Amino acid sequence: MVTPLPNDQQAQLQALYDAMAPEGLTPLWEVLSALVPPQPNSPARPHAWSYASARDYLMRAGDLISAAQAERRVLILENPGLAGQSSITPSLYAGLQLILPGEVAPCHRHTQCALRFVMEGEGAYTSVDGEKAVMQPFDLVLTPGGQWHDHGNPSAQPMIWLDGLDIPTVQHFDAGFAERLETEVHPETAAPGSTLAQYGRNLRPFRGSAADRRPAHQPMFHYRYQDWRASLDQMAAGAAIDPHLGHALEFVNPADGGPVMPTIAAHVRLIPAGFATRPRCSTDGTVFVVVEGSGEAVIGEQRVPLSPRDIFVVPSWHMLTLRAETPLVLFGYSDKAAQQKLNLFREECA
Ligand code: GTQ
Repeated sequence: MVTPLPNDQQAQLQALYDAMAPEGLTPLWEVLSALVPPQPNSPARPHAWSYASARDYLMRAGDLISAAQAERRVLILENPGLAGQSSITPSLYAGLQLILPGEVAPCHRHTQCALRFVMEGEGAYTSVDGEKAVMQPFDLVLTPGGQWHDHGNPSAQPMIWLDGLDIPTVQHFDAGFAERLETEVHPETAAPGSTLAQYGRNLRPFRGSAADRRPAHQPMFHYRYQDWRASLDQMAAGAAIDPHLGHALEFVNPADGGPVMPTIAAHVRLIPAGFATRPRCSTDGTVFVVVEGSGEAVIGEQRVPLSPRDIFVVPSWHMLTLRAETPLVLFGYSDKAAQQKLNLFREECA
């Protein structure tokens, strides 16, 4: 409440609150400015995770529990401002998942949308509705809500990727369902790479079984590093740089030209050596992975040194500036897809 009240009035009000509380009634005027803030005031904090350190703990977990036992062997990246909530922003989840050689993470499906961004290893796969996406470092793989997925690692090296999910959003709506397939692994439904070949090049199956196999609204699930990295380089060679973003490209769902999934948008950007972006803030708290290069992120008041594979989070409405010492390539994901549908998204550039 804004205006202080006389003591006797305060005491009488408190007696009123105490009387009504057991009946599930509380006064709005005590909380109005927190409920309807003049601008976002995120409980999430800017934070960075060292990949080397997180990897070390993950490998130790790998010695103690199998992927099959854990169902998913993942260390959650929990925002220090959201302790106990398994969230990196109020709407998003992030985790680092490890699959050791020979392991399988059993097949399941759920309402939540997931993306994987490969941090290390090659040759392991995520199978989506029975089609394997064989993963290379910095590939983006989707498992959209409702699609069966299992992971496996037939390679000789550990495979680690970042999981980005809309778990807190689905939790917020109380709309989560999940089920396990009876078998550990989904039967193969198509050769690896089929969907990429049919939908990933501005094409789609004319008709027939290939067109029916993938959901029409969400067919694509593999966006390869080799493709997006080449596109960024070409863009940097030709296009004028965006002063607030650097050279930035968004991943799209070819079915509708929108963000990759209904709740989550993902993008990559390249900041040339010596360049510093102008400050920008937006309502979509964003999780970033440093793909290559070094430099610094300034998030509000906080300075974060950047080196390859480190992960950092920029909460809603925090000014972000990025400085590149060497060419800096970042991957990012946020809830912008959901916010735009709800007419909530805003950005401000300085
Ligand atoms: O791989 O399906 O990090 O269901 C959290 C929940 C990964 C997965 C996570 C999941 C998964």
